[in-house]
Amino acid sequence: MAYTWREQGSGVGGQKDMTQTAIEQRFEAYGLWRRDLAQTLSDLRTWLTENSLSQPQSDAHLERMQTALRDDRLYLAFVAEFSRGKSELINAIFFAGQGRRILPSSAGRTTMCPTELFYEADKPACIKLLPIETRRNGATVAEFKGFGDEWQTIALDVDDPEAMAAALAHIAEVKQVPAEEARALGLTVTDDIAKTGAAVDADGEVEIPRWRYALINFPHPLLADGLVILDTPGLNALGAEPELTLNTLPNAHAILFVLAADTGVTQSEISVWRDHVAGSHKGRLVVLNKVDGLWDDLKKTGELEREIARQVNETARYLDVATERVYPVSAQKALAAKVRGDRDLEERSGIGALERALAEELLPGKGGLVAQTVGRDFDEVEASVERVIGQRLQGLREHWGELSGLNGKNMDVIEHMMTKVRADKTDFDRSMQRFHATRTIFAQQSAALYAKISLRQLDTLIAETKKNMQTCLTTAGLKTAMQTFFGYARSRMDEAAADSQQIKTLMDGVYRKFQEEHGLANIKPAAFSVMRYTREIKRLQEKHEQFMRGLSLIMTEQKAVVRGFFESAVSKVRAIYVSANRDADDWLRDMMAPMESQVREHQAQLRRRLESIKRIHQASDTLEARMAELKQVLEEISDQHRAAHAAFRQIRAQLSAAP
Ligand SMILES: Nc1nc2c(ncn2[C@@H]2O[C@H](COP(=O)(O)OP(=O)(O)OP(=O)(O)O)[C@@H](O)[C@H]2O)c(=O)[nH]1
Ligand SMILES: [Mg+2]
Repeated sequence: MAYTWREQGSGVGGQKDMTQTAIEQRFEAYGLWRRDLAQTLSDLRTWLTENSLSQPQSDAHLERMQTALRDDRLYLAFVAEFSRGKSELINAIFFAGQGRRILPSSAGRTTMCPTELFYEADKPACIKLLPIETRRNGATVAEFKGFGDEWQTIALDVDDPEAMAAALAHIAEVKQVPAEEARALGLTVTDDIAKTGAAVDADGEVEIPRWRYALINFPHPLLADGLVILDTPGLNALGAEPELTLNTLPNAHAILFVLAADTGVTQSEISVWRDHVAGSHKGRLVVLNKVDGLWDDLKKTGELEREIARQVNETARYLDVATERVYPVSAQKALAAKVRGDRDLEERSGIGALERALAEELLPGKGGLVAQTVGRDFDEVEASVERVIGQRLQGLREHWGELSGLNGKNMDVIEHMMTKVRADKTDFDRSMQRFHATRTIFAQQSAALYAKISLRQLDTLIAETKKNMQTCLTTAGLKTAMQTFFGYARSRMDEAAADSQQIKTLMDGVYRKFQEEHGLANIKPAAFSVMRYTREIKRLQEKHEQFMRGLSLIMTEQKAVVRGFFESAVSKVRAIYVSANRDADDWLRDMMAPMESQVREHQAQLRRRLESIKRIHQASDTLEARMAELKQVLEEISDQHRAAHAAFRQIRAQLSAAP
């Protein structure tokens, strides 16, 4: 079912097969690259297992690479004041092939809740809606994503446009509730019509969105390749769902900030741009929509172009961006043109330039980034395979040397050699005992590290902080509670960094000793970096302080809003701790696993050598037979070595061919 939409709806959108948009072309190439690479990795994994070269560590890295490639997502968010045409623009850029509007778009407020469009092929097409009441208990949308039963699910019949439009119309639903209830949900309620927020009517009721969030699983090639589109409701919902400003937007790979030619740039748009969208990030584009409004008024040649250029310049000046980053378009005409197959109108709508810019912004950086992450894992795989093969070859060659030396020698020499190998083995066994002692220390130090980033302790602190915030009476009190929380989160991370340094020093010593005494490879394990976590926590804290400064509500409302905001930051910090724990698992494994596999390999070799000499000594094997056998094994492993190199070269080439 996934891709059938391209063929269906003959006529409408049919021409898209020949004229893919710039985004579609780029994305297709990107998806193909990821799938090909994942396949090569899967082949390598099978081959390593078949050739007894697979190590638990390298296998874990390979698996992680495959997951990273498969689950790679690209977030594209649309942000604007209400009614600027976000939903229409999404329809025009991505869903014109459907031959009709997919997302509801109409005058006035339409999209009432943030809406995420994506596609997971293993799940049926559907729309899932999270009721607004879920805001009451303080859990975030991200947390609710883990609880299926809170969401209302409506199946989508992608072959029936009418039914689909009806299902998607839910995004626009509202309901009337008493002002009190809206406040309890942490929504801004106001009597002042000039302010943003839900306005109280004569009966003391306010209109609020019926849903808090919508997830749409929709079969579409771009979405299937990992694109996630986020449509947002008009601006003030940004304040209402703190997660959006705090997590979703900063993490989006690209944001389209939409303004409309008929409304110009308003004060609130400038501040949202500054506070939530601008910044040093790449991938921020400004769209000046609805330029078709000017088409009829300005017919004289040159006049229209001048007026559009004037508005583009003005917009760029207000937002403090380069004029090239402002794209004048008509979403409405673009959609109509694509549906009808009217190339002239499509050209005139300006959508092509925007689509090309989007493709340029979105993808190039992304492919490189994924290749980099995956490449780092691959370094480990390569090193690990190289080590195992190297060690096997070295052992075999040494043994070959030993046996060649025995040619024509008498029993005494053979006996002497056996004594020597036995002594080697005893030596190594002694080192092993020391190694086991080190492992105990390693385990203790690891436990200390885990204690620093303990989720249970963090949860206790979270519960305490929440309690403090509920009972404290002043804004200053709230601020202190937050500072304490962020302070804790950051200092524990720093302590974890110190612990990890100790572990590294310990293991560096172990690796060095084994190298000196037994000739094992000297591995230099990487350091455990907590910098990205502390930086992220710091960013949250700053965002937070900025938010506090911007507040101008009465105390009772403020408390609800601040609590909502804080709880969202708290869950983000918790998520950072979860990934820190996961990264610590990986790091500790990478620290210990290569040592363990080397030691195991070395022990096996010593045993084989001893066995082999013993047999010759007992005359149960001839020297020639033994050497012939050894030679064959040597050749097999050399073949493996060459094959591994060929596979590595191929993967390296694929990595550097990232689109
Ligand atoms: N003339 C003209 N009208 C447009 C254009 N794009 C959108 N509109 C109209 O503007 C209105 C609002 O469009 P939407 O797509 O609902 O805007 P939105 O930004 O999603 O608004 P919310 O969902 O309320 O936040 C609708 O009536 C659209 O038909 C355009 O390019 N030209
Ligand atoms: Mg909308």
